[in-house]
Amino acid sequence: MASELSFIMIKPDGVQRGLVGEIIVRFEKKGFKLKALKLVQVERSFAEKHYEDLSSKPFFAGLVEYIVSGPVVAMVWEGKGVVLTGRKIIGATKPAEANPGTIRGDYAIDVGRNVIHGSDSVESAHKEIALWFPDGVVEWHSSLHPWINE
Ligand code: RTP
Repeated sequence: MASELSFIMIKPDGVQRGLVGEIIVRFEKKGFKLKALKLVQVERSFAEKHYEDLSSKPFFAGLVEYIVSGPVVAMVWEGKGVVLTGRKIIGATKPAEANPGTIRGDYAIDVGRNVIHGSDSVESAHKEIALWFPDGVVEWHSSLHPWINE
């Protein structure tokens, strides 16, 4: 059965503030499976491509500046409903509107420093994964019986 994938990116502020582990814990503890992960500092043209749908927005230049300001952690997560549930774990775009218990609700103040990105649909997840992981992701399945630890 093909399972759903989402592209999740910890933005430069999340990396610089040491929130990488905390964010990964939240996705792992929910039950999602990590499929790919890399620490990368992207070029301006790449950031513009990732956010091309927002190119007409007044905040676009500042957004691109923010994304290229330091390394980001690019990840692919897998699991049932991971796109929608991932957005719930992340919280509303504007941190002031994000509920406590969400990543943005707990760790962000400004919309322009909102720590993390998550795909907003299955279709954009596919597009973003193809952009960030052009060589594809490793297919792996646990060979361990789920009730046996060793
Ligand atoms: P993301 O793509 O980063 O997950 O965010 P989103 O879907 O929740 O929000 P979207 O509207 O796609 O905006 C993308 C990112 O642009 C920045 N932004 N700044 N200054 C502003 O008014 C403003 N609005 C959006 C945020 O970093 C937002 O996450």
